[in-house]
Amino acid sequence: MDSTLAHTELNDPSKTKTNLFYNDVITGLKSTPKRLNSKYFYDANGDKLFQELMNSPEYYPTDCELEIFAEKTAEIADALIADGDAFDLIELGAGDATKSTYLLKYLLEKKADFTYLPIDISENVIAYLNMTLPVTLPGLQITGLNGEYFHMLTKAASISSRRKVVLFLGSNIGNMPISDAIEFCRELRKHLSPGDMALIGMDLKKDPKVVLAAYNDKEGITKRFNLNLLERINRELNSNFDVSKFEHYPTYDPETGACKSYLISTVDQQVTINDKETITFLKDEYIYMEISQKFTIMQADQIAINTGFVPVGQFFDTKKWFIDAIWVAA
Ligand code: AVJ
Repeated sequence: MDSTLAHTELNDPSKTKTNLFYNDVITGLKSTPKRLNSKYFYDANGDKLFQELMNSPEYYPTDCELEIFAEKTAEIADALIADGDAFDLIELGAGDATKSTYLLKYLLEKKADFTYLPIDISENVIAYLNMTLPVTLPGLQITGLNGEYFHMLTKAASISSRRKVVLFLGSNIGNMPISDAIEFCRELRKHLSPGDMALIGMDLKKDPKVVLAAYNDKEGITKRFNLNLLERINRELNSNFDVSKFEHYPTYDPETGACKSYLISTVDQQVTINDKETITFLKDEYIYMEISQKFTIMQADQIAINTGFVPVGQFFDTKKWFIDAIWVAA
């Protein structure tokens, strides 16, 4: 290969991103059983579909957590302010930051000394937050970081050495199997110092019918949200998925609290990825797309304790469907 070209690719972040996406897609689709990583749901289209989903009657987690942030703003903020020393408020997977905006507004009113560092895998999200938040929240110090959580957490630590408060809301932690979630919290703890804090949002176990309905909405937004990843692969990786030949299949197991979604091939078919890799699907073969783990309150505490944190606060919505827990790094 031409050395100039190789050099250019190394220095072009968009190229690198595409390669990571391609490698993950190929690895996942060549595995048995087939899988795709739900972190790739969030391109511009996926962001839009998730916004729609949050407004659907069945998808309750956002409403519950919004209620917590709207009703308990002062208690949450005061717990995070602690002794009042300056801090970095780092949000993992900030999304549209609607929930955190309650907190940010209150912190600004209280004249708390902090910088807001939203981290998101979606470039759209970060561009949007960097542009809009300083307008809606005058005086806010914000540095948006686009990338993977721990890469950006390391970057955040290199920018500043102030006390850290990490927000991980929306039950994003549920998008990992529990063992990975525990590993994730350990890794998070390693990036923090004693006294730093985490505010973790977790969706709780509840009536299985309520959970399943949230991932099987009547309008079919969740279905389109899942199929969008196949369309994204078509768009970005020169591929030819026929999305009309895949069905959305969500499941919820009340015993384990695992809510999983699959796309099922309705026919024998072949798909070509990047004009070169052929993936064969048998009729009824599935792609495992996403887990949205539901927790018990006890499990939430247990995860904190097992990963180097001390649980110090719990906030619930009135239905007790969702928890925002405050942990202090031990
Ligand atoms: C934004 C990751 C928390 O798992 O509930 C919504 C994503 N997937 N419906 C979730 C999602 C299907 C959502 N999280």
